[in-house]
Amino acid sequence: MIRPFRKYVLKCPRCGYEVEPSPFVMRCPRCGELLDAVIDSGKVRLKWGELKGRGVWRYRDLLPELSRVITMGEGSTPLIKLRKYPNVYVKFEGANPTGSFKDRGMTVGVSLAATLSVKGVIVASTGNTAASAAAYSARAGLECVVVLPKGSVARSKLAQAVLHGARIVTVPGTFDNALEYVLDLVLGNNAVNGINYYPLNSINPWRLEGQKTTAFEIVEEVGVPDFVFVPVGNGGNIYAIWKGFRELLELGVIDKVPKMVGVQAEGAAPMVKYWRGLGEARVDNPRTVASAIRIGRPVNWFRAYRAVKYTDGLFLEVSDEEILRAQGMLGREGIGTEPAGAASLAGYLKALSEGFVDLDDKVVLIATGHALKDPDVLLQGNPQFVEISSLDELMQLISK
Ligand code: AN7
Repeated sequence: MIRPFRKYVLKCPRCGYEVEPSPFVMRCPRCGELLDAVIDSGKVRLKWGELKGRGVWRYRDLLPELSRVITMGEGSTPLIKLRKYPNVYVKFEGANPTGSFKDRGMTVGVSLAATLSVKGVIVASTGNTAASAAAYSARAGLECVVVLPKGSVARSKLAQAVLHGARIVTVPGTFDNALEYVLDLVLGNNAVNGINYYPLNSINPWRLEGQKTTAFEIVEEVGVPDFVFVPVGNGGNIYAIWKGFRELLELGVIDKVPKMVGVQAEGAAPMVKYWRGLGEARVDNPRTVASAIRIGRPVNWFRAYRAVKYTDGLFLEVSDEEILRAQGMLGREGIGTEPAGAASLAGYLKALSEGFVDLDDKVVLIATGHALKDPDVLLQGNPQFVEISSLDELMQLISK
């Protein structure tokens, strides 16, 4: 068997300590920071012009080498140019098998879990991670335990977890409490060995390897944009996408990296608070209509911070009203994304009005999840229906 992490070293971004890669080590044994999975570009054979296949595994040269791959064609999502803003592209991650970008990570994470002798996987989730972990575990024949904040997961995400046969556990409070349970249980003594359920939250660097492929697809399709806007909850995805761009830079495929912009909802904006020097990346009672990013203590805060800091980007916050307006605007362009996914457009519009970006800049907005994830939000505005009871009335309606 090929050693899955042959090309990698796990390196602490804070103290520089290096660790032999292992599925079970995620934090620096010396300082506790989350470790980076760093690829040794000398060991990469990748020929950028000659990639084969589609989706996440098209980039297998830059991924862990796993003996069993659990895949459902994730990745290769559409990049859609907006009518209203011709230099703006929407990366529609709702087109993934379970309807969110999480599938990119789960194909790698669950494939890894399938090579370990574990019974299953465990995740805390605001919903999408649960739906994705449940589906990929089912595909792999593994069990799946999802730990959810009681009463605040969007309906379709919960329904997906049910459909795919996950064991669903709810805890009082927010996602942050749910994640605390999982982290304490599984990582409490920094020894996941001996635990039967493999943790696939975004602390797991191997899952994030799958998510970095978003950057590869963008580069293949439109080159390097000036800005990439990413909705931020736990901060794993913005870090992963940045990591993808950086690897291509290191391999000489591209010659610059886009500015990364992290967008949060006003009531759940710990990264914005930290970015502005207003204290640690923590808010105690996160609130927003975008339940996917209702997160007050982002576990990847330092990773997300670096992505933005090292690219001269920005963290900004948008109101729930701005999020819903952006969701509606995308809807009228034919693009159906859940509220969290629309935060990137809301952030773009704010950055535009504040002069941080310009209409000429080439921009990619990550629309992280599908509109159908949260139908309740879509119907909240009491949409008006025209009631008719005869063909005549219908004729009248369309002949106006
Ligand atoms: C649609 O499912 O955290 O900043 O548990 O579902 O990487 O956390 C979801 C996150 C953005 C934020 N958009 O990504 C979960 C979960 C959507 C999401 C995010 C999420 P991160």
